[in-house]
Amino acid sequence: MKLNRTATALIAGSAALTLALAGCSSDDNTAAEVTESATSAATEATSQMEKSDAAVQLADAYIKEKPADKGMTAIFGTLTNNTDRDIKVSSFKLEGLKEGTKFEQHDTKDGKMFEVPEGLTIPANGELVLEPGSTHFMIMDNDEAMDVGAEYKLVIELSDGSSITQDVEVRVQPAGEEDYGNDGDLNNPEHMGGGEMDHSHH
Ligand SMILES: [Cu+2]
Repeated sequence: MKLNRTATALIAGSAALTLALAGCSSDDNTAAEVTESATSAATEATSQMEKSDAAVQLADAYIKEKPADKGMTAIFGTLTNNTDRDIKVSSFKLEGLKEGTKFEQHDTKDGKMFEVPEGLTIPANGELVLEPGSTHFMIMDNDEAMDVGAEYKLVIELSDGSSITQDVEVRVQPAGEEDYGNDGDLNNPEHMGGGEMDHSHH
């Protein structure tokens, strides 16, 4: 683990505390417990700093729930770019899904979804909003149920070489966005591999 100065100071301080406690206790277990909590406090401090330093942050992310017999669903949320240069999404995946599950970056135009193979752009000092009827992360060729409340680890690789790993929850589509089924249709037969939509690269 790479520790920064603050985290190291935290550990040093906690170590002193451990020594002090150990000094007035004959119980070795007490000292061990304190050491353990000092380590986790340092870990927490480190991860908090990493978060605020991140070039890109993901907020309000969720996966739309799906039954096993529906082959596809999507991930929505807002990606914020904290840098002054455009960053592209190189790839994304949900861990723990069946082999063969496809992960594609999609946009929507005139009610039809299409893949953006070069990756979606998170504009410099701006946002990429993944939402129904617009850009989204598509999950395809999957026959597993994704039930409301379940959590999956989402890993997003970015063009600047960094990555985001975040637990994302499965939800029902929020009210008012139920019409996602009518345009940018998840049940769209063209999206299933047939029709005029170009999914031939699959
Ligand atoms: Cu799509």
